[in-house]
Amino acid sequence: MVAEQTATVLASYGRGVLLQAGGATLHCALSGRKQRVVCGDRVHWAYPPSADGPSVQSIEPRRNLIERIDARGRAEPVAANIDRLAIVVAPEPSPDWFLVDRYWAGAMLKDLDALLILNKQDMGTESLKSELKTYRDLDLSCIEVSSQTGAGIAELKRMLAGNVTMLVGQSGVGKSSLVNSLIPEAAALTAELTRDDEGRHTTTTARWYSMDVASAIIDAPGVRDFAPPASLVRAAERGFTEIHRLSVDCRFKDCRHMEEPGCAVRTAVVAERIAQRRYESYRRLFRLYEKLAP
Ligand SMILES: Nc1nc2c(ncn2[C@@H]2O[C@H](COP(=O)(O)OP(=O)(O)OP(=O)(O)O)[C@@H](O)[C@H]2O)c(=O)[nH]1
Ligand SMILES: [Mg+2]
Ligand SMILES: [Zn+2]
Repeated sequence: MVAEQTATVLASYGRGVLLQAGGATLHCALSGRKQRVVCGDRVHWAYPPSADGPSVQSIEPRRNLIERIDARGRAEPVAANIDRLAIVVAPEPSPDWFLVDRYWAGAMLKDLDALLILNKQDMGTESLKSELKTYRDLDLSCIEVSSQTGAGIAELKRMLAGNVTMLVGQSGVGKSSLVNSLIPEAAALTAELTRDDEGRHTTTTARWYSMDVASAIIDAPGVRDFAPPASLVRAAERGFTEIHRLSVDCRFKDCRHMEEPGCAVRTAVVAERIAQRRYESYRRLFRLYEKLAP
């Protein structure tokens, strides 16, 4: 008899995983080369009689799987069983709003909550106000915080309670710093998963941190680009709430809002009822999907 137990995957290293089993953490091997386990997975593990140590026996069905497209256009799994994507921006490095749009679109397409966190509020946020207003007007929740001064951290913690939230965004915006502010015990653990690259600490693997029994935060590596998987091409517009809302008024039912006549979306852009930059964001994502489609 092999005693099997369930656990949550805190991090996946390719060859093995770090599990949280009850109150303890343990390293566990994968049981086959094909087994693909990601941060947030619920797995069954055991000590098989023939093996050297514990190994993952099976993965429970996932509620969802967050993937990103790698340089070759393939979907790469990052984390599973998430409730919310928290997109982090900061005055420094200056925000890539197109990346923010793609993350938000990715969240909507997976039916996840989304939240925009403006970190490093201590550096001054004047330059970001107009873009923030664009998102607030579209009903995306936004919060301004500083992991350095602690401003807004208690409120952020309340917003994240009861859910599993994944922090995403550019490298250097302060995702790991936010985890450390929200969960002081995480500080020591963060160090082991970061690489000291020319004096900088940068996250290399998605890592799950429990806030309490019902809440967790996943710190993910910073990215330069992200796109929801290309299998969702047809649904690109669904990721843009204001475009999706207007599409019912387009002349053609299958309007792509690119060059079609009678397009209600393009009319709204000209009339400035849809932000030009958001529309450009949609077009870029659409073209990317066209390029990736076989
Ligand atoms: N001024 C200021 N600096 C901050 C704040 N939060 C983080 N930083 C700094 O920003 C830099 C990057 O922080 P990290 O937490 O490593 O950023 P990250 O998003 O995890 O970066 P990656 O792991 O590379 O994706 C560090 O030098 C932090 O000290 C803040 O609220 N204010
Ligand atoms: Mg980090
Ligand atoms: Zn249209």
